Amino acid sequence: PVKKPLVIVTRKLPEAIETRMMELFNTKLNPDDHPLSQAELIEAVKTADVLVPTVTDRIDGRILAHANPNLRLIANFGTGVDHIDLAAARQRGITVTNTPGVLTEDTADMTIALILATSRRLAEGERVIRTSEWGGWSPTWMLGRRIWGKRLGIIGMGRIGTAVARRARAFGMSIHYHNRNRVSEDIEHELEATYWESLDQMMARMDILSVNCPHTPATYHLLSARRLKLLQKHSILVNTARGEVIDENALTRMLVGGEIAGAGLDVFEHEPAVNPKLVALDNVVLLPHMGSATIEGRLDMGEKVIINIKTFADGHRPPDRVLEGLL
Ligand code: 8YV
Repeated sequence: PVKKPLVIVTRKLPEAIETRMMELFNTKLNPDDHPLSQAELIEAVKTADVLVPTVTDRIDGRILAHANPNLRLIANFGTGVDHIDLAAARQRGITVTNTPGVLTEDTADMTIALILATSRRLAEGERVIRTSEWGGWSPTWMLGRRIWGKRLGIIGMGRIGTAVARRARAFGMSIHYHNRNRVSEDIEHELEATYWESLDQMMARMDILSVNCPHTPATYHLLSARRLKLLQKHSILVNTARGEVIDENALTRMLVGGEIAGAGLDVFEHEPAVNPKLVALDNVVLLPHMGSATIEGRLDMGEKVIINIKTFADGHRPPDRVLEGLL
């Protein structure tokens, strides 16, 4: 264990967090918040004892090949770790931690916001006013779909999926889910949730689908072109997880062809690029990866990162281990 490790933070974090990090560790910040280039990332792993990356840093095997032997901890600022090559980290005995729990409620809120925005055409309505095209009220104009009484299918019933289900119940939706494992009987009972072992069967029967699983090799394009075809014409799909879980080109084709009613997307396959064909559609709501973007959430995430580094530097196992390396 290194008492005052050299901690390199790849992006600008809330000031209070940066100040605490400067007090506790030998910290190198990124004050102008530019996304690190490949060369800068390589330089960082060459010198750091601890690296604090975010979702915008692709830490693959090529980058880690340059890591100095002192790099013992990657303390990710965020929950998803799909931008980090865990196999390569494991080979080098590097511990990887994340920030689970503190962004659950915010991301669940955003999921519900997207379900409502897409079903009730919020963004479209707003655009009508902003472009001064509103000709006045009419009984048959701007009709969305009610969410009350509808079937919500949640793909990935972890912390966030469960938090989405709790909210959705209050909106009068019935809860269905697909997950690697069934959740506990208590939770199923509380949510009156129906478990679908077959994702195909669930997809064919839902009104609204929400993606809440992590992106792993097993979930890459889980919503493939074939599976998306199972969705009903009136259904809507929302994604606050990772773009890679959905075959975005196939989804775009279906939206263009009117094969599903709409989509609400906070994440994309090739961020920050967004398919221009999606942008051209009125029945999609597009957000720039804002699911956990709250002032409070970012502070909580920062606190988690600090605790993980501090515990590790003190020679103990950090609480939020995704990958356990050598101490
Ligand atoms: C963050 C996220 O904005 O935690 C995650 O997995 O997607 C977001 O909450 C971002 O990833 C931080 O690195």
